[in-house]
Amino acid sequence: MSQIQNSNQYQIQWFPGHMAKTLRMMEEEIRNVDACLVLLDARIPLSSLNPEIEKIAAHKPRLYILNKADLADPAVTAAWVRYFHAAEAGCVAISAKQKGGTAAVKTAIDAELTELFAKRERRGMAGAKTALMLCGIPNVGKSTFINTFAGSARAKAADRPGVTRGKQWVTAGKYDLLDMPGVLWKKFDSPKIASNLAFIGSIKDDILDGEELAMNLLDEVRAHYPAKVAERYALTPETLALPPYELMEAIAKKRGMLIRGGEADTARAAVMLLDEFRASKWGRISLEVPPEREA
Ligand SMILES: Nc1nc2c(ncn2[C@@H]2O[C@H](COP(=O)(O)OP(=O)(O)OP(=O)(O)O)[C@@H](O)[C@H]2O)c(=O)[nH]1
Ligand SMILES: [Mg+2]
Repeated sequence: MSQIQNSNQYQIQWFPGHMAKTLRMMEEEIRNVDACLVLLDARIPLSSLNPEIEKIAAHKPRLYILNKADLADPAVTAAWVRYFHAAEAGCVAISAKQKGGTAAVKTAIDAELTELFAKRERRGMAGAKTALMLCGIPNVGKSTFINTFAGSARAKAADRPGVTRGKQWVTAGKYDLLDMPGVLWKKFDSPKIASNLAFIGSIKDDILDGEELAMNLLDEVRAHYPAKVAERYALTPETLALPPYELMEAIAKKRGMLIRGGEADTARAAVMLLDEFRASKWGRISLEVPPEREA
């Protein structure tokens, strides 16, 4: 047998070539904007914080937007906002699909840019437009945010990662918004970050093992929100306590998802579980809580 092996053959390719291109494009465009709106997923604020974006935006004012707050546990989201504020970072939690968040974001952006506005005032350029770059991982809601902010569907948005393929400027009142494709980074610090990103749908599902993903998601969520999982799938305490794969089999059977011979169709159940979690059918769930601050 050959000793030669391609060490990369089992590595998940979540960093395709177009993402490297996006990072280069962001490095170019950062010079043309006044600030960055860094969109994070409210269910996993730290796992969705891209260190490459942090590097590129390091010298710009930026506002962290915890998006999809409607899907996250409200108490945990409030704790995250406090966490960012304690680090003196501008942060608001919103749902980009709803109009209500726009005003909060405008106020917070203007707070980040008071220096710039004062400078413009002194130079008699108070009417100049403010250019903002939308940054974030795939599927976090950048294009949706722009559409709500602008009040009309200007940027293409859809329920899968990798929808936006190139940059796009959208004008909304005194703001110019730059939509960007979503981008991940090459090497995650922990497998936890990778699975969190996969759970929420920021890594393309077709490169992942759906059954393993759904099983791990079930295991993770039942540890923190057992009642929500039990309620959604009408599980007894005994069933809820089964090992993860058996739990998935039990749920498949309950839903009548069977293959020939009466066995559980776990492949179908996995798709259903991920879909239902992502559509918040399990309820409002956060997958990450703020780290303890050092005393
Ligand atoms: N529940 C909920 N769904 C949202 C929210 N914001 C966006 N979405 C949904 O998330 C999906 C992705 O939204 P997009 O705006 O396309 O995300 P994007 O960041 O532009 O994605 P890429 O262009 O692929 O990087 C869509 O199905 C949106 O409807 C939100 O605040 N709450
Ligand atoms: Mg987009």
